[in-house]
Amino acid sequence: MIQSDIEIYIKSVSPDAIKAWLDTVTASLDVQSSNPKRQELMQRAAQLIDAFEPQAKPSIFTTDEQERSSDDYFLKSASNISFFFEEKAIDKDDHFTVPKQQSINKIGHAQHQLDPVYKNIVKELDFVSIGQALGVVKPRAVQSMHIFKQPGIGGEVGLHQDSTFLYTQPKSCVGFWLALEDATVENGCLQALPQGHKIPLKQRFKISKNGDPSLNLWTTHHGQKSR
Ligand SMILES: O=C(O)CCC(=O)C(=O)O
Repeated sequence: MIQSDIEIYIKSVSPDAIKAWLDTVTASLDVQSSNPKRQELMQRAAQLIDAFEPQAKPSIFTTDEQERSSDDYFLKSASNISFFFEEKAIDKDDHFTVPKQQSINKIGHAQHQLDPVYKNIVKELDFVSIGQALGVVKPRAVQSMHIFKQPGIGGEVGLHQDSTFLYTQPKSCVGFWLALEDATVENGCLQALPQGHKIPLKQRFKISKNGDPSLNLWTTHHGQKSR
């Protein structure tokens, strides 16, 4: 079983390539995802955003974990299709600064279970087989995100380990990152530390003990050591 925190940038895939990459750097693989499928996902996202009616107090996705944590909407998004705004898309009076289609930071976190378009494409990409080739005993998709890189206002996603948010013991979280458009350092591609999947987990996101719907970041002893 792998005990890693791996972000996989998908280009194409072969099981041998997977194993080689796991031993060396954060994996970069090729999965055959055709242009029509990428278009289908982008069109579906646009449809979902069109149909979405923002709540009175819109939920923002920010790299400020404390702010993200105190949001009930964020917590409930684990089991539905939720829409998170860019911080700069909403002004201090809760008015939009950009059109709705350009205001979204991400859609998450259960469209792979609830939306037929996402569900079919995730099934066709066969992440279960890729997971098995990676050594995951019982691969299952626990979360999906459609992340936007909005021009001009897109917020930075800070350096993090996905197991901070999707924690199992031992660690088993594998993140697949599929570029729907050409991704570069300029427009917001994924960046990863070589060998980053071998670094022990530094922080955990936990529900507060007092029962209120908030999450807090806890520093593990590995995180403390490095300070
Ligand atoms: O593309 C991004 O914004 C980063 C995705 C990521 O690493 C994450 O959300 O865990």
